[in-house]
Amino acid sequence: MPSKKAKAPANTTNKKINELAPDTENSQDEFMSTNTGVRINDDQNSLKAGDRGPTLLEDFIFREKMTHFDHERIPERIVHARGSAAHGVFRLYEPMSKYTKASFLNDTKTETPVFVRFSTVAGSRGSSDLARDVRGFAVKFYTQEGNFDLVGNNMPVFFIQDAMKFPDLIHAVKPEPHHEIPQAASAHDTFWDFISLMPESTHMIMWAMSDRAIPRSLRMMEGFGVHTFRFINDQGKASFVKFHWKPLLGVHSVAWDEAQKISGKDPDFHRRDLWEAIESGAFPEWELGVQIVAEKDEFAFEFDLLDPTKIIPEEIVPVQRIGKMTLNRNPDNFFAETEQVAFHVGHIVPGIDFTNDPLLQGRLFSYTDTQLIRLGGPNFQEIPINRPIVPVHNNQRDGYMRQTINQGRTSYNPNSLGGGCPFQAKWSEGGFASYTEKIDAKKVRERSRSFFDHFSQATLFYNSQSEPEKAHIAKAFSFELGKVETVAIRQRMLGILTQVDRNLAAQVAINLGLKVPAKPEQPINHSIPADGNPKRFQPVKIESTLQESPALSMANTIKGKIQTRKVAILAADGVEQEALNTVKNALIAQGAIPEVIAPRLGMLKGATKGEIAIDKSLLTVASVLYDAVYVPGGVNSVATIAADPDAIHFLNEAYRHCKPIAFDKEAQQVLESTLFGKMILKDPAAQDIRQDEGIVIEADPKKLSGLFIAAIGQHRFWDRETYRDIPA
Ligand code: HDE
Repeated sequence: MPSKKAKAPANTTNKKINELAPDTENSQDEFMSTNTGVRINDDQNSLKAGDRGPTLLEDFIFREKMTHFDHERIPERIVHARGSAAHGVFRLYEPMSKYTKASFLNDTKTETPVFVRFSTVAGSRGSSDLARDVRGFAVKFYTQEGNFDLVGNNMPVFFIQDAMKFPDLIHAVKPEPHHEIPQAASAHDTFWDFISLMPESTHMIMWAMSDRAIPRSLRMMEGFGVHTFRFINDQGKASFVKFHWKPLLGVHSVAWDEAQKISGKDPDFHRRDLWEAIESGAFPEWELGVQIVAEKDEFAFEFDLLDPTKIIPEEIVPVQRIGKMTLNRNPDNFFAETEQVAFHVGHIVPGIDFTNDPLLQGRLFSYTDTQLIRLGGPNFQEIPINRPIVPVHNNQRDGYMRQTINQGRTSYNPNSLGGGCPFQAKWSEGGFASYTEKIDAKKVRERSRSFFDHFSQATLFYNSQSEPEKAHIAKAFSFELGKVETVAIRQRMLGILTQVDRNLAAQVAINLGLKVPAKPEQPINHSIPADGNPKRFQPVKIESTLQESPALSMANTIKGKIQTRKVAILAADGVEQEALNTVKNALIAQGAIPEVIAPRLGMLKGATKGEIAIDKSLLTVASVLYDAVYVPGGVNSVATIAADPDAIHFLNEAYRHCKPIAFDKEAQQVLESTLFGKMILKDPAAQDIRQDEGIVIEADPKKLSGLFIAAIGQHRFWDRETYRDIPA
């Protein structure tokens, strides 16, 4: 029986109704009530005319409950519908006053609260986390000067240069309209039809076909603001700025075969990973990076700073790391926070401003517009997750679901009846003032000629990849185009790929059973110039002076950290528990998460004495959900594992996906039962290459732990793919 809390004060004289309202957020220890606060005495039965009679319309309790339920869903986001979010803080390293007056980028003492939502783009709200897709990386900073939203992606460029094309891009990638297939996938005709006709998407499509599109974890992705923004200092001096997020765990991905299997085994893989990491106290961290370009250098590059299909290579303008974001709290309620959060690229604070990037300019319209339909009206900023931490005063009034009870008779400015309140703030008082950019131009529906090189940075990206990454890109194109049914579209894409790299095009062509076109596809320009002269719009290919940008390859990311890596320990009754515990404890000491996996749940008998708790059974997990596998010794355990087809499949699959695998010397029988074991043991050179392949075989558990931990720190042994092709 709950304690009867009398929350409303007994003496209500002179209290305003909103001051009397008790806290309704915490439903523990309280009686159940209707939404008008009436206590409910039976929530099991509707009101009927007799216990076998019809339900009565007068049952206001039933009607209220059912009506609320019937209206529980709101429209999902048209893009980025599938998302997961967390709360955290941002702390600045060094004041950035030279460049910006934004207070949260000047004050190193204040922790700025943040709310971050990660997402996929194409799929519906219930789609799998592991789709090949761009990931949204949207950060809301609740600063002392209002909210600043950095609404970015995990790739630094975008498919299109002008917002006018966004609805077309999204229509092309979403499930095809006649049969709503395929869900959360770009591997279909309409997407590639559009892409093959839009050469400006070539750079972005290289990123989308790379392993960046299948991250190991949301905690192991970079983030990018994409557009060039402006910083403004308190003197009003402007610089250009690009924003980056650098994950402290490094940038890591899974294999494509693995991604597809995870989508079946655990479609919530990324959401669960983020949630569990935060719950366990392994808080995800990113450093905020900025690339700053002096205003005078606007035209100093081979590309246009306003073109969102271009990066500024880090080798040309280094990324300065200016602060750290830590995600340290999971949301209390998915709908109230993750679903209702409303990001907007136009939520900026004094000291930050826009540029004329035509994609950014269009976004400035779209985000508020979309919230109006999604959240049902103009008061969405009053939803708790969207409220700034500073007070809001203005003359906006009314509308659906208004929460604020404004007082007084004036809701206009200027006024004298309200004492002139609220006042406008000068720049020196923290008032936002737009950058006074000089614009002297003709009104045109055109694109700048400086936007017409679509291929040189696509080539730069490809040239900067390691060999395994290049191979994955070729496979990704082969997969996606292999699913395209219209041969002409495949052929056209090959034409585009020849513009990037002939070798890449040749590899994909073999898989598609097509020939590489002798002449590279010429970019098509779909614009009709106002003066009728299409020559003015002919695309140009610039030879990039930079041949490679090592920062673009995930092979050069941070290695050696094994925190939060999930390690499967395959064991059965009779396992050598001392060895198991030594390795398990060594992994835990490094922050990894070992789990004992056995053919069934319950307790395992140790080889000598004692019991070991089983974490998961082979029935409910798969190797694609783990980063590494260890097989301890113990004669009976080894015999059971060697004879269990699920366990052997587990190992073969882990090998196929290039994961570190460690065997106790006593577990040789298990190794021999695997496909790769048979091949390795036959190979005279195996002794030498085993280590390069991330296979550890060792009798001493302490030594094994050291070698295994070092191997897990490498993440994956992608080169293994070139040695042996193991089916799984
Ligand atoms: Fe978005 N985008 N976008 N976008 N976008 C939305 O806003 C849009 C673009 C991004 O977790 C929508 O609230 C247009 C680039 C993220 O809630 C919508 C254009 C980048 C999220 C919208 C772009 C993004 C969105 C849908 C081309 C990376 C999820 C729901 C001009 C820099 C935010 C919503 C969240 C969401 C429009 C292009 C990132 C419809 C018109 C480029 C991370 O307003």
